[in-house]
Amino acid sequence: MLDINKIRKDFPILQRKVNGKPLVYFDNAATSQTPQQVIDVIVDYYSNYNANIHRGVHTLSQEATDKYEAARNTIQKHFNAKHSYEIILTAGTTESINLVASGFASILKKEDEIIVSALEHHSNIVPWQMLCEKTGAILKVIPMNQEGELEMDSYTELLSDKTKLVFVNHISNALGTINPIELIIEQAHNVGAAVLIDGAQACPHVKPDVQALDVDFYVTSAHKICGPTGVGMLYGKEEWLTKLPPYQGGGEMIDQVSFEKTTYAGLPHKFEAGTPNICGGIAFGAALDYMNAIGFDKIANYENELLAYGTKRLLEIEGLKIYGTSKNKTSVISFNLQGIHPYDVGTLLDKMGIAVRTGHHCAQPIMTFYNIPGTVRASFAFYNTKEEIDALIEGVKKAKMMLS
Ligand code: C6P
Repeated sequence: MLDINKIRKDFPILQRKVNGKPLVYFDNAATSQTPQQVIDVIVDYYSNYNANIHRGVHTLSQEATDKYEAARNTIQKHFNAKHSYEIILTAGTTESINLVASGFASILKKEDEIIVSALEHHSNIVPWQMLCEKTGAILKVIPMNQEGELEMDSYTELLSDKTKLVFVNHISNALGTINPIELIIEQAHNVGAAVLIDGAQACPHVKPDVQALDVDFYVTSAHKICGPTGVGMLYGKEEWLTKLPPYQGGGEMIDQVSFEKTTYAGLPHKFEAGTPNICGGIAFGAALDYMNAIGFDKIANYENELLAYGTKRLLEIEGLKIYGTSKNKTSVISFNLQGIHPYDVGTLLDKMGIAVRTGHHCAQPIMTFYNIPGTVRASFAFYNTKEEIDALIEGVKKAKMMLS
């Protein structure tokens, strides 16, 4: 059992009021809140050892370098990567995907096929479309069904020896569906294709084991996992990271530079040009330590309870429809009230101190599939409570009354 009252005390922001009401923060899929333990690490960095890394002989630089590399080791252990140099620290999921997509420009040939799913965030669609424009490769799409699940038979049919890469999310940000990534990876490997998993929405809820998954690339953002914004990671198998060319040129990523020829640094530095988000990287490690101290099994069990309770209570409201009804889903509930625009519901909920996301959630193809402009999305974290869900239910009922 989680001690929710104790956990909530770790998050100073949960004490604040919004529009005169206690904050109910249900926009965790957009970004999670930050515990004091992680805030302290950020303050400590800027107060005591702010310096550039890998460059200086002075004490501050060495301290910052040690902590940054220790954070990389924490991330490696968390995801069970074989080597710490398989963890590339990036600005987040979006940059990680762009890094891989840009690298594949030198690998793909005209008429090669790459496969995406209908459930993706724009971050896992647009970089690949740009790659297809550059290379002449063809983008194929795994369709979805009304429940918001992938049509796995169609996936099997799409795979062939032309398939070079498959990229899907672990969990859908708009609907909460947990995709069968083990099967997706296995079937892709059977035809010799590599797989990238977008774990932005999975990492707050589960602890992925990249070796057990045998995945080629796994990407995520720290800010979904109680860490700061502007930092994230790309896990890549050593063989792939060695094969891909550097993403950006600059300081840190070189071995020798002359005007005739430049040689590149080894992993992970080959992909980390310029001064990185040093404090962010260190805080990313601290955020994983914080979550692991609570325990991902406990987190998942509790969030499943919140999901079941929230789903049941929301469905008591007449005219409310939930999008994304897979049995295999996480604590994200996307819904609409019949005849009412999601934006209006979100605006009224904010007046009551309740933060939800409204709109297409950067997943327009899903909204097109359901023929809706968007949804209201309530996404729960381990520091939320059933009492807060009750406040949401009252808020939605009030909004319905005012807008009908
Ligand atoms: N989804 C949401 O409200 P960045 O912005 O790089 O940290 O993450 C992008 C991203 C990629 N994939 C998935 C599955 C995501 O959910 C997100 C971010 C947020 O749903 C903000 S748009």
